[in-house]
Amino acid sequence: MAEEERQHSIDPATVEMIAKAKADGASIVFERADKMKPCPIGQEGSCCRQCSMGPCRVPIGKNKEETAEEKVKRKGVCGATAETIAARNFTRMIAAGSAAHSDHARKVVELFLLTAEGKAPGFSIKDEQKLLALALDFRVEIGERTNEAIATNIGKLAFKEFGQQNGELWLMRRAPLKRQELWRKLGVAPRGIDREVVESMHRTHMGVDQDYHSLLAQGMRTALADGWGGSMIATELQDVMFGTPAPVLSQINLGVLKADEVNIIIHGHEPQLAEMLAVMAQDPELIAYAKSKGAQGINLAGMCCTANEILMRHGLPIAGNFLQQELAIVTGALEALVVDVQCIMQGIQDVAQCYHTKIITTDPRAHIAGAIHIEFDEHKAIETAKNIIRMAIDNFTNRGKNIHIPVEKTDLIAGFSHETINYLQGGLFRASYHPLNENIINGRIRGVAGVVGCNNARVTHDDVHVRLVKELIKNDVLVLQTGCSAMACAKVGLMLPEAAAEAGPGLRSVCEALGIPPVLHMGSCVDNARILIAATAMVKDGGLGDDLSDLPVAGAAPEWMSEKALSIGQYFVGSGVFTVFGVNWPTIGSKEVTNFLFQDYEAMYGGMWAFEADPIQMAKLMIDHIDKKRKALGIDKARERVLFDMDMRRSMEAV
Ligand code: XCC
Ligand code: SF4
Repeated sequence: MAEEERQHSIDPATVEMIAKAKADGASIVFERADKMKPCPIGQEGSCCRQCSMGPCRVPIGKNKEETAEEKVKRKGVCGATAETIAARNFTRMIAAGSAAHSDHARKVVELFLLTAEGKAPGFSIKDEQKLLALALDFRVEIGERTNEAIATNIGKLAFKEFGQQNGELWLMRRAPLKRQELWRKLGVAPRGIDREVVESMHRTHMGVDQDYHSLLAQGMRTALADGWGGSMIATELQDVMFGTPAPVLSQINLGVLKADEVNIIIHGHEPQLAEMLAVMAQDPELIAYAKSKGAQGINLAGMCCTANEILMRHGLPIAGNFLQQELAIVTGALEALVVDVQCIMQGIQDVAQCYHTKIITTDPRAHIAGAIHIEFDEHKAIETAKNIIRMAIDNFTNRGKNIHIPVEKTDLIAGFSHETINYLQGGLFRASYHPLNENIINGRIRGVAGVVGCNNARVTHDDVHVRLVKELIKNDVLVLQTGCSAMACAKVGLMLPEAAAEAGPGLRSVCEALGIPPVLHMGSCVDNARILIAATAMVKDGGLGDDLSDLPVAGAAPEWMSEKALSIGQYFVGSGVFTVFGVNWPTIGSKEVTNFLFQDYEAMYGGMWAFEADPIQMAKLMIDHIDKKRKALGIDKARERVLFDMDMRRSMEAV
């Protein structure tokens, strides 16, 4: 198939905007991906750039069944083997991903402390219940103390998790006991978040750790410091400050932009500024100012994970996922694209040159050449937010004639935090995971899958997510989602209770009884920590084994692209979850390393990696794993019986 005929997206709004970009002469990611072939050597993890005697390339090449002799020849100048090179690259990617999530968390802790000390006007402790729960976890005294005093203690202890040199991460104790013991036994219990990232960088430096086993163990420790450290801290403290998500109805896709309002999109990952923008977009003075410029109002929407954050807590609409960021500008109706950190393509600045959109960077760690920089200062958040909104309003009158907003927008329900799932199953006083476990044991629900992660321009946008998730729910697998994957499925209506009609009979009956969709939106990528907590709650409720690896669950990132996704995958695997990635696999250049991750890991962690690009095959791998776990738990029979009885039971109910 000629490159131009390649299907870029299954989303009509995206397809329409790709065509508009082409007509307008704007260069976008889809077009660049067609032109730029990925480097085959780098893609398989066989390129080492760790020193200036290289870069050394040791591709496995076409001859995938190489002889021992050939294998010996595959070495870098320093003698590093293909195994070392692949494992080093893999570990470095994890370190970068873990660093990204954790540096996000660090900022959250900083704001949390400022808030507790009353030095961040506009921010407050919104969720007292969660604050107190965290106090118990961190063993902070509650007594008669004020929320602020308790929060200060928690903030300081959370900070300690970053700089701690020895011992173990405190939050690691939230995992099932058996899991903690396993981590200790394998020497992968994280000591301190920053220490693990730094040590990964050190050990992957030229001439340090040169055995893939120990390299990958450090990679695991660094990933666990993300899932049970950085990401978990970010999620928990954000909930305390901004509120723990509860079910909320909203809309998604480029159609949420409005022709007659000032459109502002906030894009990236950290919710601090976005929270303040959400509040300030309601400010009567600013709305009046917008009207004075001929607009009907101010329309704030999100993109990527910042979108998930403000969707979950404010019900603000989502304009799109990762691959749609440039396309929002292409509508010609976007006054400002405000960005914080991560997953922001530099391409947006170029695209903005063809339209009137202002690109506004706001984080001291993330500048873009040519963009306007308005730094977000926690001490003056209200002012910063107002300035940004005013700038967008002023830009409204600069809109050109070349405007087209796609009509597509879909309703969705989001906000399924661990607390919400718990509550939905029994109310405030009887909240528990018991009904979920019961339904898994009786077979109505076959298992649970976490489907998460990015979009990737190397595959058809949204297609792999949607096909995988549809296949899973059809087979009675309840799906938990975060990130851009959640957005892909929301766009096709899978996050509405009506979508239960697409689920298998068992899952459908449970969804209908609870009034929930078969696909639950749990938030942003740091919120994958919520999935760890939910899975742990399933173990603790009983009946499904005594470790996370006993659960009939599986994970996937079908269209992954970011290093963060790799860190997430690794901590899920290390937590005992079978995890499949699509698109490509970054250690293919070493068969030994790949086998280690795909096979040997199972005996070590109870969870292992897999790679499968085809969504239907991917679903099959996940379902097979779920069935294997059901069998081990002795609940495989129950499922068959229930399915067999379905018709009979329905006819009985009808009587
Ligand atoms: Fe980025 Fe989080 Fe990936 Fe989307 S899913 S492309 S990481 S925004 Ni996290
Ligand atoms: Fe080559 Fe070794 Fe240097 Fe890597 S560290 S670039 S393999 S010489």
